[in-house]
Amino acid sequence: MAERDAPRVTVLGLGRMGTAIARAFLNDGYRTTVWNRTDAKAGVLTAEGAVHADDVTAAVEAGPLLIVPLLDPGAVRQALEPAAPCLAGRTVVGLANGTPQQARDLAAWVAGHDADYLDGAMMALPHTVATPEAFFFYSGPERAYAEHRTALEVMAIAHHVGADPAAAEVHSLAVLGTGYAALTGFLHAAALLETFGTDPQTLAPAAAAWLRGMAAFLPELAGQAGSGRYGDAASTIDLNRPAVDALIAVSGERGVDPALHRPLKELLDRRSADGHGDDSFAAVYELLRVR
Ligand code: FVH
Repeated sequence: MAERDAPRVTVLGLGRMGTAIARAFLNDGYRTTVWNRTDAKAGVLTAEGAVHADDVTAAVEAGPLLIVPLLDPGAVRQALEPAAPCLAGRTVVGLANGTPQQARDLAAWVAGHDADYLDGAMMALPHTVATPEAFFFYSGPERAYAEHRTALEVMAIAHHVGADPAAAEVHSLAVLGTGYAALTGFLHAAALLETFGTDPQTLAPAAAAWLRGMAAFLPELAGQAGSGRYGDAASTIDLNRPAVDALIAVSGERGVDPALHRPLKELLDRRSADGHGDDSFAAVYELLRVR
């Protein structure tokens, strides 16, 4: 493709994620304009073909799509402020981790300058950008997402999760929460096994195999939680109660803090006491959801 016909993108922010993202666009043939608060970070990318903008206004004016992987939403706003009069008609894709409310505030500020705002949450690490491992959640106007989807897919698999700008951050927190619970469970298990003289390294393959099975079970769990039907289950509330009780008891005996598993014990006990012991494990959802 002749350079003048290449699609244009601007990447504002060349930290770890921004550098990987700008490189992904360059590798995909985009005319990529880059800007960073600290100029020196642009050097490596200009050597690879990026256009370095001297200031943020020039960077914004360089194209219709502004990808902004900065530290936090405050930094995004601070960086864009000097170029605010030039935002009209463009799409800003904010890729800083933040709260749902920060995403809404930023969206309102961008909309106030006649531009579209897509909030993005990056489920990726710098080295997984532009690989099949990476996926980003987006929220904001469907029209802006559809218009720029091809470019967004250069960075990672893209999922639009709603018009409310907060939705991407909420989805990101939900996925992170799922992972945190599993990883903390693993660390507790490793501490317990260590008291039996087992190196945590030896636990990892078995735990990984178990988690793969659990991951495959998630759609079924989701189906039960979504429908509220918890009958005919192979893994019931009452089947799992003794296992969680044993986990807590043995942890206590070995001096390993069992606090992590106590909330689950409480949920299982409540379900059982309410007459739901034969329901599927997923019935715990009924105690967690907002009615
Ligand atoms: N790195 C990771 O593994 C994770 C992966 C998942 C997503 N997170 C989030 O991604 C955002 C960016 O993270 P990052 O790792 O790229 O961050 P840094 O390498 O520290 O780069 C930060 C960039 O932000 C610039 N910056 C900071 N404050 C300001 C400001 N007030 N005005 C303008 N720019 C600002 C900073 O510029 P400089 O220090 O080089 O001048 C960098 O370009 C983040 O939300 C993660 O939570 C990363």
